[in-house]
Amino acid sequence: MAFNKIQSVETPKFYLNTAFSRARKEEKKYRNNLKKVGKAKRTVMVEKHRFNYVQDYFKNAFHKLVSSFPSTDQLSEFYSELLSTYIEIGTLKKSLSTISWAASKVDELARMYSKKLGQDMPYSEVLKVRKSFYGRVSSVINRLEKHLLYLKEARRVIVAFPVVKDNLFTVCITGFPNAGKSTLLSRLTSAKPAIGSYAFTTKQLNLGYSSFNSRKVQFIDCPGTLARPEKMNYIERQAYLAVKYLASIVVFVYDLTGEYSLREQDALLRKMEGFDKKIVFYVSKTDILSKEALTEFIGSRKENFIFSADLLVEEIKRGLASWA
Ligand SMILES: Nc1nc2c(ncn2[C@@H]2O[C@H](COP(=O)(O)OP(=O)(O)OP(=O)(O)O)[C@@H](O)[C@H]2O)c(=O)[nH]1
Ligand SMILES: [Mg+2]
Repeated sequence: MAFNKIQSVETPKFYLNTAFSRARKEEKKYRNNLKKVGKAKRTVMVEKHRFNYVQDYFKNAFHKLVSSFPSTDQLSEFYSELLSTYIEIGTLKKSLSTISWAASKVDELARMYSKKLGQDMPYSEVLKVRKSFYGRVSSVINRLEKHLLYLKEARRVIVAFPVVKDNLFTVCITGFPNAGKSTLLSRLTSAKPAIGSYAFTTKQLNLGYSSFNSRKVQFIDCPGTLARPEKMNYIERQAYLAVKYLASIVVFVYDLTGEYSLREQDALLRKMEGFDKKIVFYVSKTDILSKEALTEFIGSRKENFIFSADLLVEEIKRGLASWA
C-alpha cells in the first residue's frame, strides 16, 4: 500500500491563490499568441482562456489529491481496522467526495461564466464577469476548509502507517519489553532495528524479510504488553492488529534473566493465545542464563522451547511448508 504517495493537503486560500495567479500568468502567455486577432475578440478569448485555466487547475489538483488517498473499500483488514482506530472513515469519505464535488462545481461555473462573455463586450463588463466568476469559485473553495483540515490530519496519520505485506507467510515476534525481540529479528533477517538495553526501545513496527526454500517470509517485531486493550498506545495497537490479522505464526520470546516476572510474561502469553494462532516459544539470552535456571524453567512447563535462532528457522520452515 503506497501511503507515502498521498498528496500534501493545503488551505482553501492556497488553492485559490495558486489557481488565480497561475491563470493570470497563463493569460499573458496566451495573449502574446493572439497578436493578429482583433482587440474586442481577443479580450474575450483571453478571458475564456483564463476561466478554462481555473477550471482545469481545480479539476487536476483535486483529482490528484482525492485519488492519492487509499480507497477505504479496498483496504485489507489490518489497514482497515488500523485506519478506523484513528480516523472516522465516514468523515474521510465525505471529505473526499466534497473535494470532488467542488472541482465539478468550479467546472460548471467556468462553463456558465464563459457563456456570459459576449463577443463585443466592453472590457469593464468582462471584468465584472470575471469578478463574479472568481467570487463564486472562492465561495465554493472556501467552504472546503473543514474538509481539507480533516484530510490533512488523515494524511498525517496514514503516511506514518507501517508498510506491511498481507499476502506473505508472516512471523510475529512478541514478548515483554526488553525481552530481545528486535535482536531476534536482526538475527533472522537483514533488518537493522534499534536495540536498546532498556524497555520500550521499539517505537514502530520493525519489519524484516527472509527467504526459505525460495519463499519469502515476513517478520514483524511486535512490541508492547497489550496490558490494557482499551488504552493501547499507537505502537501496541499496530502490534495487536499485526498479530490478529497478519500472523501465520507467533513467536513468543521469554526472557528469564529477571527483569520482568514470569507471571507478567505469562499474562501476555495468555493474551497471545486469545488470537488462536500457532505459538512457538523461544527463550532469549540463554548465553547469560545459568543452566540451573533454564532447566528449572523447562521442567516446570509443558510447552516445547527453542533456544537458538537456527532451530527457530527450522520451525518456521515447517510452518511455511504447511501454509497454503
Ligand atoms: N546476552 C544477551 N543479550 C541479549 C540477547 N538478546 C537481546 N539481548 C539484549 O537485551 C536488550 C534488549 O534487546 P532488544 O532486542 O532491544 O529487546 P526488545 O524485546 O526488542 O525490547 P523493546 O523494543 O524495548 O520491546 C539489549 O540490550 C540486547 O542487547 C541475547 O540473546 N543475549
Ligand atoms: Mg525492540
